[in-house]
Amino acid sequence: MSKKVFMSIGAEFIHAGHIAIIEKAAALGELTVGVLSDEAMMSYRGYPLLSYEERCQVVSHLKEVAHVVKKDTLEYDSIIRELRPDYVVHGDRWKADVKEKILALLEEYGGELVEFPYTDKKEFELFDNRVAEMRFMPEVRRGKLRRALQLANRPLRVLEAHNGLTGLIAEKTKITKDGQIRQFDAMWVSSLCDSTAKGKPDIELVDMTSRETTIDEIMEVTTKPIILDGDTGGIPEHFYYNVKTLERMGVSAIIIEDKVGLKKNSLFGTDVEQQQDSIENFCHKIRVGKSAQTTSDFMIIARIESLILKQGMEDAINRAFAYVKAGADGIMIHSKSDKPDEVREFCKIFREKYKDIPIVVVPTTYNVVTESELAECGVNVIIYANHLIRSAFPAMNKVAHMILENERSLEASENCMSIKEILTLI
Ligand code: SPV
Ligand code: MG
Repeated sequence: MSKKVFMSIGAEFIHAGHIAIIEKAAALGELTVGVLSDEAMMSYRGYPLLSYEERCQVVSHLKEVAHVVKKDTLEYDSIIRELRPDYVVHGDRWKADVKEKILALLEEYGGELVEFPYTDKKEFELFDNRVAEMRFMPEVRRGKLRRALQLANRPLRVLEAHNGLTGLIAEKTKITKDGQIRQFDAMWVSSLCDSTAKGKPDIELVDMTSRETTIDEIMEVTTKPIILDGDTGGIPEHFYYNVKTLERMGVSAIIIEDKVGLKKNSLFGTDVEQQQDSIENFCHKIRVGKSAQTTSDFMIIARIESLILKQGMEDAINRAFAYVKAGADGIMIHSKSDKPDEVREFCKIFREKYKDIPIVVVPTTYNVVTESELAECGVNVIIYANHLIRSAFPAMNKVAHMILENERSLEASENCMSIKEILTLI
């Protein structure tokens, strides 16, 4: 009986280097290839350019491949236990502690790990770089939010970014927990943080041209989808053109809030005068925005301020239903309560009518709530809306004070990264 051989592959693109290793694997026996699911791809390399089904189709047509199975995680545990392959084939470049785990699993029944050297050919490297470059292109990035919403079996985590550097933090920060890589799924270009970074108040004073410059700066160095905090969206006639520009740039979604007049930050609540738009006018704005779109990728998400402005749950729900009817691709329910109760109640009522319309939340004040609790409420997107700028400002302020205090920078230096680190950071 021929030996059972297993190897895993992302199969976003298959070049001669992959074929070489597949051929070697097949020479050992009957080859089963585990194709990484979209979710697994997302967790380590970012959104796959081709879907799982498309990648599977390619692999299953290779004559060396006897079976194709779905590999849902980067871990090998379940697949090795189920399949009990005689050989697991892997390239000789390893991530984290995977190799030790595979060896331990194989030892349980006498399976063997076969390592083949990676092909270090210049042309494959150039090819990989070209693929990586594609992730920066607007048409590739734009649809990633919608795709991620369809793929993810958990709420998407979104981190605030207000320039290239914070964009890089949102792009690159990763931890490994419970054997899974955890990272942010998208970026939020907050009006509060974009304004604060420019030393301006959050009152729609930083105009759209300037906001687009911030977005462009972030886009130049990142590949993850961008959700723009579009404030009120302005007058519908302007909103129409702004949707076109943002969509062309590769922004994935804009969230507009149902307020009019001089917009102030929602977290002021009713401490300052703020006026909510009429349902009719706001629905008109949504319709105008939707009519400007040319692709099905872009999303317009309607943000409801009823709970912020103490207008009650019924008003919030009525608005949500009306905005969805007007064409909103998602609903953001905002709250400045210190508990998640009102958001939970909103989600419960909304989900009775709409099972699939994405719900977005910004748990800044009710930050006791966990991601899994929000998942249970039916939330799809969790925005950490201001945490990078709020953590950076006190650190910078402290150092400025220390320099004044000591009339030199020696004492402040221990609060700073080293010159070597800053020079090699980028
Ligand atoms: C922002 O980040 O600018 C927001 C969210 O609009 S909030 O500050 O909570 O209003
Ligand atoms: Mg804002």
